[in-house]
Amino acid sequence: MTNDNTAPTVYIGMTADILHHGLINVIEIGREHGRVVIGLMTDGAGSRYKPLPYLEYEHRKRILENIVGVDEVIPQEEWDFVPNLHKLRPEIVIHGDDWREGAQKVYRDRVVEALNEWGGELIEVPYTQGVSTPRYNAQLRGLGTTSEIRRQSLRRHLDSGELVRVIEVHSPLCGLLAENLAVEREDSTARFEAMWVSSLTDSTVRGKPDIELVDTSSRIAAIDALFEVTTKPLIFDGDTGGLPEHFAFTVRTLERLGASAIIIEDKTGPKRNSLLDGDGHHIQEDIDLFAEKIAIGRSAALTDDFMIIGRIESLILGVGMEDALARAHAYVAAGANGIMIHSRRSTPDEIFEFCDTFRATDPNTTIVVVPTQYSIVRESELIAHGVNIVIYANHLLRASFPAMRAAGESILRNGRAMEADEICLPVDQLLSMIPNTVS
Ligand code: SPV
Ligand code: MG
Repeated sequence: MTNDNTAPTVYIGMTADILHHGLINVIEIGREHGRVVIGLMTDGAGSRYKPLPYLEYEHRKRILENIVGVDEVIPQEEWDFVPNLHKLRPEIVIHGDDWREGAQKVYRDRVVEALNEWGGELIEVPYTQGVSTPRYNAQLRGLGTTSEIRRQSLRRHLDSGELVRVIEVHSPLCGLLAENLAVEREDSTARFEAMWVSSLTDSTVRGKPDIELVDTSSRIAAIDALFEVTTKPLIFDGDTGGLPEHFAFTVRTLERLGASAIIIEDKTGPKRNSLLDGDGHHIQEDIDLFAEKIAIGRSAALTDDFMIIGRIESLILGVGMEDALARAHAYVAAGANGIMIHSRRSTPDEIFEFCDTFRATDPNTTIVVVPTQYSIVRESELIAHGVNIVIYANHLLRASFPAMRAAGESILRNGRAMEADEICLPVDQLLSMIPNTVS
């Protein structure tokens, strides 16, 4: 550490979730050149590229501040270094040389361009042998997570300001898929940030109708197995929440397990799935009674991390936009941390109208949508209308059924299994998907 204010400023950007000797090398080289300022990636900065860091920003900051050679730690709010470089105008930037090729090259080019504005220098350190951050990250995930870290992680994703993508999981195997699936896009890596435990798919896999017949206790019991093999946050479909007294217990149990949120819908009586055709199936709960249920759930929760989200059925029931908005405000006033607005239309127009009107007076409350019927909608449009969470509520189950049926039909048609092999996952791949499989 140097107290010399005339020393050149050396800027080093990092996430520092796993502090390995490669990072210490970079810091050591930095201190030889001047005053080391670390630009520490916030949760939001990396969210388009990497899974959420294991440790929160404040914890990573504290660790770095206690490392010899680090003079200052400031937040880097974007993956792009340039905004911080313009603020600091450092004489030197140090980075590993691994960003000369691949997706990160554009960011390197931008750093070089910025440094040229004031004659700064980029020093690139050869990537440290034996260090692989992706491998460390995989090992870290292999260690699992704690209830507390998992529970908090939905809030952390929301705080990052990016749209949170959620996928339905109806088994631990689906959970593994949700955990590991990633698709490289031109300017980012797309992942599912969280899991949805749906009443529709929980019922359907058991061959039962979605009418709160599969009781909450058995659905919650299944979460334990899901949590054994995953680390991502969970949003639980709590149907109507049941009796307010029961709802309080459900909240406590889910929170203790490490779930991050429950969504309850403002229906009463025998609940039917919202996507079911035909009128007269659904009865909406009285607005005050439902608000009261939310308040009871909120006061049962022990932490602010655990979110209670009120789901509004007014558009499904055709009782109008005004009713939907009045309910949204009443549920928020009762303590809901978020609202889910649902629609059965094939276009997103009424969802957009709701979001725009709601956002005009409430810029902060989390908005959740479930675009099953209006699947035409793009995530970019949802973001533009102020949506925070999008739930793809049943797609893994719906996708699996045609594949299972085709495999069964193929065996029956051919009197053997060879033709079905083509559409089946090879057994070795099936085995290697499971962590800790011994070969
Ligand atoms: C579910 O997935 O069970 C839901 C969403 O509640 S919906 O099926 O659209 O009602
Ligand atoms: Mg449901």
